[in-house]
Amino acid sequence: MREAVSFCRICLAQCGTTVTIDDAGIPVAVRGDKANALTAGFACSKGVDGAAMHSRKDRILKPLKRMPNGSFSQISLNQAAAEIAEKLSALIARDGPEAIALYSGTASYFNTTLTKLLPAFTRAIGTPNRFTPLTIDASSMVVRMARMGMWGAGRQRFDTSNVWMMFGINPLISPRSNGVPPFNPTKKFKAAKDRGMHVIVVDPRRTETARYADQFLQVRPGADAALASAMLRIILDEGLHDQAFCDAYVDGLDRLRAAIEPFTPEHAATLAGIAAEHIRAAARAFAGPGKRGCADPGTGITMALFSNVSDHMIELLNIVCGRMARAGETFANPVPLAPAKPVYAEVSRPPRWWESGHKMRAGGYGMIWTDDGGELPTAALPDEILLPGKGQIKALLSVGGNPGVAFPDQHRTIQALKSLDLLVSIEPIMTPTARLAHYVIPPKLMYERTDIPILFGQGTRVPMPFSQYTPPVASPPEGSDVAEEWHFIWDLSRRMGLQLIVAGKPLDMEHAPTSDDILDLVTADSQVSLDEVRRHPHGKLFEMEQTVLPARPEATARFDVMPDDVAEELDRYRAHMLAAEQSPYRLTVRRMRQTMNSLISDPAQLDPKKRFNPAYMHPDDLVALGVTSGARIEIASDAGVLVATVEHDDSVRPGTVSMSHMWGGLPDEPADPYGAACTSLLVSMKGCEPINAMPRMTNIPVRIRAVERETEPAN
Ligand SMILES: Nc1nc2c(c(=O)[nH]1)N[C@H]1C(S)=C(S)[C@@H](COP(=O)(O)OP(=O)(O)OC[C@H]3O[C@@H](n4cnc5c(=O)[nH]c(N)nc54)[C@H](O)[C@@H]3O)O[C@H]1N2
Ligand SMILES: Nc1nc2c(c(=O)[nH]1)N[C@H]1C(S)=C(S)[C@@H](COP(=O)(O)OP(=O)(O)OC[C@H]3O[C@@H](n4cnc5c(=O)[nH]c(N)nc54)[C@H](O)[C@@H]3O)O[C@H]1N2
Ligand code: SF4
Ligand SMILES: [Mo]
Repeated sequence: MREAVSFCRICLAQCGTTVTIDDAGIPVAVRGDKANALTAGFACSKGVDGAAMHSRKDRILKPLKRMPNGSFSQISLNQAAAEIAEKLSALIARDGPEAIALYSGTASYFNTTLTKLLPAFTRAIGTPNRFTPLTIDASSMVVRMARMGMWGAGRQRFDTSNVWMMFGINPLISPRSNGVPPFNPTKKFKAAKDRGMHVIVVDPRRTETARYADQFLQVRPGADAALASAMLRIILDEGLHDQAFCDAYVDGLDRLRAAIEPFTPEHAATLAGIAAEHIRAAARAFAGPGKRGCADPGTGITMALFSNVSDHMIELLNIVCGRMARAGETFANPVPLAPAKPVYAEVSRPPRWWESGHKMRAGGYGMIWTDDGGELPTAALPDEILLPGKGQIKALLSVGGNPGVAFPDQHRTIQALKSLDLLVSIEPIMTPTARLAHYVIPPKLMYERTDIPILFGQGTRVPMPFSQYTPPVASPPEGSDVAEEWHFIWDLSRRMGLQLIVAGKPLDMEHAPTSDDILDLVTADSQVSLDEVRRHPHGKLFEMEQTVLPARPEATARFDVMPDDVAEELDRYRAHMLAAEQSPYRLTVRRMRQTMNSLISDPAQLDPKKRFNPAYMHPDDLVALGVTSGARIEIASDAGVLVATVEHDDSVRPGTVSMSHMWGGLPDEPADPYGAACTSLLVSMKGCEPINAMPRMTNIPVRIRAVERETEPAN
């Protein structure tokens, strides 16, 4: 047994860890690394369970090929790469580069070498078909920036703020990249409260985060844009906004005032099912002289019907109150492993990327953004696969994702995945997606890889100039033939005769570089050298203060706070809210502490009572349905139907059913023995957002009835 220092790569907090490794090189235990310069010993339960992933009994250790009779056969990595490269090349020759699509899922983000190779691969092929979970998660944030304009220096930071307002976000359970720092969120909240921060939480469920709230608004789902609009109205009417900031940087304040005119506090209160006085109190607590801090939307907003306009109205609270980092302030994180880049207190013009360039055949959707080859809306991918004709997608490479349970309208998704000529899943376990694949390529797992923390855009992941490097600290199980993922992509490219360009430089396509070569290449121009970072195994907080610079004279752009399309969406939103759909219940999203989307470190180690996603409902609703906790209920939407296990939970607003995503299997498989169910069955593409095809994934109108339990729960 030995101990090694590394960091966790399950979510973007990337907490420093100490890993106990057995004599065979297999990780057997993980704990937070007390000496880590940033995370100082913190690791959540998922991180602590992270060793188990490496030695799961059902971990795939050799590539699998689906045989004509549907069974899977083990083949070598070399053979798999040769066959896949040949099939991809043949499809490109026959149908053109658009026949190839890449979906890089959540697990592909926390692997820096891979994040650099994947866009190089699709660029070298010449296909625009790049998809990620961003567009089935939070792409309203991109749409909002691309319609409103972007502030060069970012928002005010959580750790220097005295007010924070959260709409449909639960950072105590679900670490995110903006707002509340992702590691040790409970400690961050306690410290903020001790400093006197006023916390406002807007959620249909009294969440773990709501325990820290000075004001908790238990809204009806879907009412957030009305609530934000009413708050804006109060703030502007009472002069609580930052007039100087608006004079300098904002266009269209009069159009904004006109658009929000109908949203009186009383009107919004009726729509949200709360008291108007509480909306006034929230507006006055959030805005006014001496206040610092932001309004932050989570998936409760970005997955809602009208997500784009809802997100926009919430961000306007930050804009009209001037909650942006200003000239002379310290910039949160200059990213030691990125090149030096000055940041300016200025607005850049709304780029509206989707209005020019490539359009999908299905639905005519454009690019969500264009850097590095850009990406297209994932929810439209199944239709793009199914639509015959020139440009049809014939092969999908899924890397670190699980489309079979992640994509909306599961029936449609499965139909599309089954229709492909080639589906490759780079995946360590036999997920529903892998079960449909022609080839399953098992990867090395996190502690078997060299890595640095993800190089997101400046300052977004953690609000400090922190970095770390980890070598591989563990070995894959003996006899395995698992892929270093970036290398697998390089090898496919080599066999296909493609030239990969990484960080602007052509990669050697004859002799394989090492992981360190790739990391050296992508950090070649960084402010702190990677060698310096390598000298600090516990990571280092670098002393590198960066000050926000004043706007440049040529920066004349201003925030466009109410473009015509946003005004039109706000009108449609209000009409929709007034029309009040006929549905007894609304299904809302939530996340669970022990899982990361569909990933559980090792389900075999979970208490059987926790091996499924309960449908949490208010006790009064259980009485109305005539059921008790543990009973089976059928939940039906316009898109589909599922059977779930109900659990009483008085933190849930009556009339809502709160349920986590990405459990369960494929629709034609036997029901999960523990009672897990896939909520994507209930997600319809009807009424999805016109720009980014974002479907309604929360606040879904559903009908519920009690059903007989067909089998006893497994234990
Ligand atoms: N433990 C854990 N952490 C995770 C993940 C995980 O699966 N597990 N997933 C990661 C990923 S991929 C993401 S995208 C992030 C997501 O991070 P969050 O966006 O914080 O996700 P949730 O924790 O589901 O919180 C969403 C909240 O929105 C509320 N809500 C639902 N509908 C509405 C509505 O109409 N209005 C309002 N105001 N609220 C609503 C729900 O009740 C819930 O409390 O979490 C990341 N972190
Ligand atoms: N109905 C509904 N649908 C949703 C959501 C919802 O709330 N409701 N949430 C949406 C959100 S926020 C997101 S982000 C998406 C997530 O969608 P995806 O990113 O497609 O799903 P994940 O479950 O995160 O997929 C991660 C996969 O990577 C595998 N994996 C783990 N480690 C590694 C590794 O080292 N290498 C590789 N190659 N694979 C690895 C895991 O086994 C898992 O199958 O789903 C979205 N879909
Ligand atoms: S919060 Fe948990 S899962 Fe995320 S990096 Fe830290 S230990 Fe890993
Ligand atoms: Mo997500």
